[in-house]
Amino acid sequence: MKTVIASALLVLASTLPVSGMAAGEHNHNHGAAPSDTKMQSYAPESQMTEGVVRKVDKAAGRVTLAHGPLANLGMNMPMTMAFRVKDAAWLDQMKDGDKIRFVADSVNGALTVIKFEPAK
Ligand SMILES: [Cu+2]
Repeated sequence: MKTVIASALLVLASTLPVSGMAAGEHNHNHGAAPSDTKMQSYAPESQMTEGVVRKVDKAAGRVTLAHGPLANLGMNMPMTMAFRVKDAAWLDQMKDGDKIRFVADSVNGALTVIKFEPAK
């Protein structure tokens, strides 16, 4: 699956911020792939995506969200899917029908909400 591969690459990039930045400073044009430039320009931490809570499964630590495009995960169309959450306490702040804003990323191969805030 393309999406899974892209997510894995993004995880590698986002979990190695120090080495990634060092490489960027000392290695500007040594054949950097276009995708590298693209990933760095995303700044996914600052891009909140809107979603609507469809189902909260506290036992499984997952929430099903109808969400807009998640460019950093290669999801270019709205869809509904289940995510893990970085902080299980967030599940107590979500209920069916809630509008939220969130950032998702692939953590250890699992799509995970890594940033969350209620939307009004
Ligand atoms: Cu999705």
